[in-house]
Amino acid sequence: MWTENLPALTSIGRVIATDEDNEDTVDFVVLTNDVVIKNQQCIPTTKGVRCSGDLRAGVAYDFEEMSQISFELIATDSKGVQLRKNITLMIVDANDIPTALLLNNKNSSAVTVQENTRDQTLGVLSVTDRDKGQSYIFTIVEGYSAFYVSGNELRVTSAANLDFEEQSFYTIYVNVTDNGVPTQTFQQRYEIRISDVNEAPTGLHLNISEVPENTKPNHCIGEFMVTDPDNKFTKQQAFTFKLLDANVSQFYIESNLLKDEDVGDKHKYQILTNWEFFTTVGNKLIVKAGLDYETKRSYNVTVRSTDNINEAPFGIDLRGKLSVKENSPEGAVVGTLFTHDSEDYQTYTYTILGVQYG
Ligand SMILES: [Ca+2]
Ligand SMILES: [Ca+2]
Ligand SMILES: [Ca+2]
Ligand SMILES: [Ca+2]
Repeated sequence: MWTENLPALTSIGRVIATDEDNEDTVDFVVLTNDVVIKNQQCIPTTKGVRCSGDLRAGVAYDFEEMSQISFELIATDSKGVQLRKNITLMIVDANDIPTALLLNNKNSSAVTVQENTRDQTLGVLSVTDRDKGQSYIFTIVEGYSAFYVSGNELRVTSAANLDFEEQSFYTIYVNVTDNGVPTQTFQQRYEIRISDVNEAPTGLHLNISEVPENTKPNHCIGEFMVTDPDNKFTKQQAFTFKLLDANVSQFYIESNLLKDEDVGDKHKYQILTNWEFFTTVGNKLIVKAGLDYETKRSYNVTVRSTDNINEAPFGIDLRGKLSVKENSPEGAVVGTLFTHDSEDYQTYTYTILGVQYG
């Protein structure tokens, strides 16, 4: 009986032959490479000679390959007389160390996973082992909290924060231990590579919130600043900007700069009314109450225009027919107010200061 896996030239035992002829010699030969005979020697005895040699393993035996080996031992004396003997050596099974740890049936140490992955299986672990029918336990022996083994699956935890910009690869070591006697363990190193994903920008702000009046055309109002996970450490992405609000045609964007096409006025709309017959709606002069021709045939209406910047307008026109039928309903338009101003693109609020009956 001989145990598998012991290295070549390990001593198995001794072969011995005796010959009654004094001073004879015996030479041992085996016609196989499975065993070898070393250190042959003959010593005289009281009756002839006693010859022996070390029988050694020719190779490391593999029980799973061959559970026994047979060979013929030939002992030949100096006169060519031979003694032949068939010998069978039983090989005993031993627990072999697993030879490989596979991920998804591949013998590869590199795994790639997208950043931001959570709660996902990276691959199924399996083992190659000379022994058949064994079961295995997998453990991560050195690693990161982002990865764990569940049964035979290598997984990303649900709390993982795989961030390509932060850390683009991890090295972990996975052990597999069989259930043989004694148990045997194999270790595999894995490099987990994190692949980049284009992540949405997470913030956009303008580095200024107010614009002074009377800015020149093409004045640069401010610069847009974007926060994007892909640019966490190095600026690898650029951005384009678009104004979505159609009511801000006086602004435009160039590169990441917000610019003012016209003067930079704030446009504020406010309606003030203070008289019983007329009011203003925007830049319209509106009838407020019933007008009676017999009672009163014309009205002088004084209007004050106020813009929202420092330079005062210098004139107001009321444009239109400038007459209105009596008994006009509330809301009838008398005319449109027009303000003369040194600045274009202004809006005005109008206030009725008084009515003089004609
Ligand atoms: Ca074995
Ligand atoms: Ca084994
Ligand atoms: Ca990214
Ligand atoms: Ca991005």
